[in-house]
Amino acid sequence: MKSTKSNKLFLKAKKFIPGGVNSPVRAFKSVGTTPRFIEHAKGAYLWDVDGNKYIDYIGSWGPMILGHSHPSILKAINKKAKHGTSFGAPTELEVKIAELITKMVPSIEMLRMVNSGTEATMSAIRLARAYTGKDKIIKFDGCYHGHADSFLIKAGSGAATFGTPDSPGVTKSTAADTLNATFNNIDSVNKIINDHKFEIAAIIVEPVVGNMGCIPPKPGFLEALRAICTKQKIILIFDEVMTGFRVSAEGAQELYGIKPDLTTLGKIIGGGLPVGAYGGRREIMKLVAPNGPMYQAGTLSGNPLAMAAGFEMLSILNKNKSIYKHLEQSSKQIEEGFKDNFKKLNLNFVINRVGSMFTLFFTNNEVTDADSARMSDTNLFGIYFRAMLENGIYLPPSQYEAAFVSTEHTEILIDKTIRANFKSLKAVLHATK
Ligand code: HOZ
Repeated sequence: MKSTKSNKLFLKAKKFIPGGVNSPVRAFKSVGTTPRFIEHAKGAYLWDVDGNKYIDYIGSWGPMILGHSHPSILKAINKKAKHGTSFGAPTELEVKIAELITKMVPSIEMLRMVNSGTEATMSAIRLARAYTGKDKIIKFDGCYHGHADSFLIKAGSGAATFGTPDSPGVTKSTAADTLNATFNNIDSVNKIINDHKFEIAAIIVEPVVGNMGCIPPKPGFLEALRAICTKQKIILIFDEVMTGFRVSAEGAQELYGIKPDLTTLGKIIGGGLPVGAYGGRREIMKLVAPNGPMYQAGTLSGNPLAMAAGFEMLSILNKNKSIYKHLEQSSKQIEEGFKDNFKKLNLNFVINRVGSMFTLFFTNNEVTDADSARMSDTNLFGIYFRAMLENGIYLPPSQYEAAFVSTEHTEILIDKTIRANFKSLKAVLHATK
């Protein structure tokens, strides 16, 4: 596969942009190659500037549930753009999308739009602190909640990919307020709470982790978190930036039947445009300015183009719940196809999947938390990633990210993916001989 133009652009980009990219993981650094510069996308496909065509399993890191360049989402954006692109003033569409989200996700009684998942999570913990009058938060080793200072402690995603789970620049005093427990291990949560009696404002969790690769919660884990938070008057925050409207119409909270106090949402509710939101119980949300004293603001919050794209996508998902059955079926087909390939090649690698999110880990042991995810051989992942790319499959370029399936991934594309997986696993085997 030719990558002359991409390589040229990357060389030039490195002069002006740190690492040549505007978000670290997309540099392909940890998978031993250079990024493809994307020219356009449609349905399940991406085309790069060298004319290569890929079946895309990143889907802009989650939001492309209906595939790229969905006609009615594009139409909604274009129509809105004719009326102006930003006002810094309220619009009717903001009310409509807020109403729709509260209808689709009943635990969200009120919400505030922001511009990214990072803004959503940093605002949510500020709100939890304002509401409880306590300072400390509990997060989970390997979970990633964006790049605000409070979360860059034992963080997943790019931070784990590049071996910088604790970023320099985060002050000691900020870090001291973030306590890390082990995902799927309720004893680790209880221990922290016992050691810090009456100091914990919130527990924030990815209910299905996407940022150490895909890791599902063990039965009972989220239930136990809910019970502890209720008993100890701690705010339970579900970070559903990846899982909201993806693993079901109501997100992971519906799938597992747990009601968090606050939920953070991200890119998905913008249908691919930059958006985030935090919301939850009215009693807590009432503290947000100008209703209450918890300050948070943003000129571009509720941007009309983003609201138009988001409203259109959520309306489609709300009206067509069968989409989730379809996504489950096609994603299951991928899981089973990959597992079949493992058998044929006598391999015991692990594939974790929840709905249309999945990750292949290069380890023979169950992956249930950050430590077991770290057991995965990232060198093998790199070989696999490069082979898949050569075979026209565009995967997240890190072992610590989830792949996403869209409604545009048809049977034919899935068969192609399974065949490419077979060839790429053979390349992994060959390299280890
Ligand atoms: N860390 C992001 C996903 N978990 C990557 C986003 C990007 O590079 O665009």
